[in-house]
Amino acid sequence: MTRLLLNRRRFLGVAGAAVSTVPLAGCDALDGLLAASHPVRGLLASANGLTYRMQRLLIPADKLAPEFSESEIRQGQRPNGSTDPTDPAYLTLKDAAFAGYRLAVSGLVERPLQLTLDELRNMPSRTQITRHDCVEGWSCIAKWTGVPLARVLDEARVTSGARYVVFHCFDSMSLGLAGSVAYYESIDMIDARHPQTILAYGLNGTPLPVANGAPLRVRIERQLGYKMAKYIRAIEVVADLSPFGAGRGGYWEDLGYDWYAGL
Ligand SMILES: Nc1nc2c(c(=O)[nH]1)N[C@H]1C(S)=C(S)[C@@H](COP(=O)(O)O)O[C@H]1N2
Ligand SMILES: [Mo]
Repeated sequence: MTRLLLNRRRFLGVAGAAVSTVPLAGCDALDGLLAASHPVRGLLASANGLTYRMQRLLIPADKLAPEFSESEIRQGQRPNGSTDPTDPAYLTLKDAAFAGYRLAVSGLVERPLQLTLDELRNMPSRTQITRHDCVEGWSCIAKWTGVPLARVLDEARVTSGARYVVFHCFDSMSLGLAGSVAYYESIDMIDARHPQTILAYGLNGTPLPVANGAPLRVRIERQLGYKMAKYIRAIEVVADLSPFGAGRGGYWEDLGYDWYAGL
């Protein structure tokens, strides 16, 4: 408790110095800071490296992203990025309606898993209506159904030293003359165990369409769209992100986006 208070004070000092026009004094201001609409949140979001530590320090691990009602779903989830992968392994599975699909769970776990879609669907599920925000400047409200990632991690029994979950995808992205690389993403264990982080197989009451990542994609509701890997082939629990891609934790991160895209 004492430590948390000290950390909060330290944060107040930093934020106050950086954002002199926003008056910050005492805990009321801090509570206001936690509101998604608070101007300081946007400023912090642009402060890159600081953002991750500040948000992890200040925002309770289980703080939920806003959820909406059915009537607020105005349109289908707009497909973006890869929408129809042509990678051979994916096409083979797709042609058989994903009957042969197995989600591989490996890395720092006691029990590596190979889960069928039925096995995933038979695990406890969560349905949530949330807003997807893409950095390209659009948002969509949609209803997602899936198994909490925490349940899958518990099933696999994560071992000590685990710091990140890496999502390996089927779709490869062109790098022009440099060839192509498979889409991948990663999150820390706090986001991995967040109650709204689900491996989704359902969208707006129907099986997840190919355009939106069939048969399985992740929803990480306090993050931007590019973190939410579609076409998930495998999940790897790791202590270090440097062995993957260019070592920055994701396809877009390797091209310069922030790894921590917290909202
Ligand atoms: N495998 C994979 N996952 C991906 C992408 C992609 O191209 N490939 N695009 C990302 C981006 S930028 C966004 S905005 C969302 C789009 O999800 P949607 O097609 O369901 O709207 O998926 C993210 N996950
Ligand atoms: Mo996006």
